[in-house]
Amino acid sequence: MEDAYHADDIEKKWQRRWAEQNVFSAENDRDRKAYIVEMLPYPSGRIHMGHVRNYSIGDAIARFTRMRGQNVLHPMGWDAFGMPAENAAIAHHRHPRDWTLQNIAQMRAQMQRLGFGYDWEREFATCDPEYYRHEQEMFLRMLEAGLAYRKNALANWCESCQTVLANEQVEDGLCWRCSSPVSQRELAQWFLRTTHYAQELLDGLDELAGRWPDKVLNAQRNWIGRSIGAEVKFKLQNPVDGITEVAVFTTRADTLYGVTFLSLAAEHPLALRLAQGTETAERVAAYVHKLQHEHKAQRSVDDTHKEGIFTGRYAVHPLSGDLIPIWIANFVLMDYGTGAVMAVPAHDQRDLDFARTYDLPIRQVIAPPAHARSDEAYTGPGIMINSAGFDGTPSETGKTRITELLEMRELGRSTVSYRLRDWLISRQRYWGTPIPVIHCDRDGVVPVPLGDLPVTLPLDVTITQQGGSPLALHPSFVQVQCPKCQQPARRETDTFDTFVESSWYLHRYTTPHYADGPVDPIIAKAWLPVDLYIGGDEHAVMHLMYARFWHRVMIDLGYLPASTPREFAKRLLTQGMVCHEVYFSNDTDVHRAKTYHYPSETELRDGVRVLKDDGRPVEVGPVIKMSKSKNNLIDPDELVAKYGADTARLFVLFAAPPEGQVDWNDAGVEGMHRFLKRIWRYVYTNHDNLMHSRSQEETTPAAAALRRIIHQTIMRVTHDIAERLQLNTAVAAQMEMLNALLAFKPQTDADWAVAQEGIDVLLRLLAPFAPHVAEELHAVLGGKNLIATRQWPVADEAALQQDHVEVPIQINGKVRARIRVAIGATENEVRAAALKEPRVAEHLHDKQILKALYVPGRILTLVVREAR
Ligand code: ANZ
Repeated sequence: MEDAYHADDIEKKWQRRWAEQNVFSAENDRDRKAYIVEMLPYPSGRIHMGHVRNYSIGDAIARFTRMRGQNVLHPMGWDAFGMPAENAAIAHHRHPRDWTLQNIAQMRAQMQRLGFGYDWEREFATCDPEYYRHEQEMFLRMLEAGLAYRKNALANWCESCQTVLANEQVEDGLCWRCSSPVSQRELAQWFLRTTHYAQELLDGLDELAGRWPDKVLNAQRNWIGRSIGAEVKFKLQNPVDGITEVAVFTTRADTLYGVTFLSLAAEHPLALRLAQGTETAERVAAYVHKLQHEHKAQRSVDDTHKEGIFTGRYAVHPLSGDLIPIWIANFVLMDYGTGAVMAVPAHDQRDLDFARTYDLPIRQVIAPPAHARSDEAYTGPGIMINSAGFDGTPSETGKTRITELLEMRELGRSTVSYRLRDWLISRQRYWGTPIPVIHCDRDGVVPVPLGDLPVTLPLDVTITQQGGSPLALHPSFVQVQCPKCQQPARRETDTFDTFVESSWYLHRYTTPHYADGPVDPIIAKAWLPVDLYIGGDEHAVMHLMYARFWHRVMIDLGYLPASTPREFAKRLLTQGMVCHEVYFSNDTDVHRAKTYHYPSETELRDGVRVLKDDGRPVEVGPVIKMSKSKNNLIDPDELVAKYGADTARLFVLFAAPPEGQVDWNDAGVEGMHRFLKRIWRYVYTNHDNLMHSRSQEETTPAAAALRRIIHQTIMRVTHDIAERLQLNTAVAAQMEMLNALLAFKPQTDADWAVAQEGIDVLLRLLAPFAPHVAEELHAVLGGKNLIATRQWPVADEAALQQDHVEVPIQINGKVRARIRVAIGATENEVRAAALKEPRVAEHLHDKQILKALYVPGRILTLVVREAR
């Protein structure tokens, strides 16, 4: 019998047994279904502690749910396309595919070593044509339905590399490869019409309230950015090219009388035309050109310097008839509202800055409160002034009334604007899903016929340092026949944004081998929505918004039955970061200020953190997110090698509530390891006594008290996992229960039976958290089946009943003592017991009891006075 705990000896054995017995394979049986899934990883090569945490949370909940008798789907896959594979190809001369597949193999092995219970039958990598072919099909159907379209959009362009860059390849406005400035260039690119669902995506958030974290819901609300306002038409003083008016979007129709100029975005169709024929035409053209080439991100930042140029033309104020100069301004964005703004310097700070720079008039139309600062725009509500017939109207009412007046005169209408943009899905990269269209000189953009799918990404490409997609240089990929006219044509060489693959993988897991479409609609509907989705909150907007969009599209295009719920995930848990102290030396080398050391290169000597090698002390920095750049990483493999998977899992689960931050500390890891060793020792020390079953009748009070703790713990742990998703307190409850078990000294057979019940319950409660130890000890105690497939314990109501209660004794309004009495005790019995209690007797000495009142089980009140 092995009485010392060595994780290595047992973990692989149980991992094998689980696999042999298909414990984690989900059957397509909609009854009692529970779909629990963690965000799929990018196969970077090695898992990090953030992964360990994410998957430990998911696995604990999945195992728990399975033991509660539910049919659990808990899958894992790989988000396998993306830029790093191409970079690795350049750096190490490896094919992106080989690099990716090797990484997947390594990471899968690491996950298996941690004992995560996935249904590996359902695993897939998104770079597999059997996966992305369905994505190509859905895209073509979206194209047909008008949900996908092509238009010119700005892309990052590096003049010196002559290539388009992805946003990730632009570092501080410079090309990542050659460090020359990146400009913006117009290119025809593909978009998905996310804006079609803007209102629905917003409304759906209300349904998710309380089930998705508020910060995610708020981030999505802001991203959709709905504004109610008005579109106001300003007639041009002199029409240009047949255009007679310019429309602006405003949320402040009440400030219409305060407009002193209009501002257009540089990309506005009127921007260049207006200036034509004026004396400033050339300067305006040069300025517009300059703005268009600035990096977009730089222009939208609020604190950029406000600048612009006068077009030389005027518009007519729709109500006052005044002439209003038309400017072009760098802070007006073409892709919001109408790309034109009515400027009200008195009540908008950006307009005020602009007006001050160019000495434009400022006209107050809302009376500011007395305490308002005079050097800033007053942006709050108030009473309208200088507004003709509207003077004296409160601004909120004014918004409606001015809009109504404009509507009557056909000079405006109330409208809603969204910040949400259509999703730009074209990427000028190699390692992604080919966009399945063909460009023909005669027929234009021609979709690849469905029967020709998949458009397989060719693997025989040469990836060079020169930039540009290698697909463009691949003759047999590019040169095709037009499906319509059979003439020579060119295949699209852009690939999808990798967020496309991650928008529907959750659907694919439900029927991963289905060949006739992305999902088998009936089975997919039975599994959906996801019951619990777990991942990092860095995905609060993009991924989670795209997945919500794609889910709706799948329903609306008939890939899922129309009755499928429109939100794909009922509950979302966003886990916090894993952090560690930073260790560094101040370098003498002038080029690098600091050298960061891995925690494993250091140790504590007499309370001082030193380098293991030469004993040199290191500086200790703050506790921050584990990251490669600061070397403050703990390698999961090292952790598992030293303590085992169970300790690693328990530590990340116990150290903080799932959404909180885990601060790494070695003592915490040791503590978890000790907890497991104590359970282990308890089982081996008491093995013989725990093995023999006995009756539980006639339990001693101590045994009854232990039973109460056992069943209270079942309640606590169950509630903590199922309702609160607080796995840390669930572990804490188990630790307390172990203490009670260790403190209990069985005297009789019946006592041992309670201890036996205790350890059996504890191992089942532990099974989702430290599954290997739980299996091993369960087997050691004669368990025949796997603990992973046993039933979750249910609290016994009878055991929870307390047979004694503690009753405070109050004398003349002050509690003087507490006594234990039987629950059904009568007032006389309680009084008699109270009088025997020394601290009560002391206060009754020489006193006479005037009144006694017993509230059964709650309190005994005595009113006394000096005896005469
Ligand atoms: C006049 C006005 C007066 C405005 C005032 C504000 C305050 P939200 O709330 O974010 O929707 N705006 C409209 N389109 C714009 C664009 N393409 N680029 C930059 N700014 C734009 O913001 C709506 C307000 O942002 C609009 O209301 C408009 O300025 C400006 F005292 O119109 B407002």
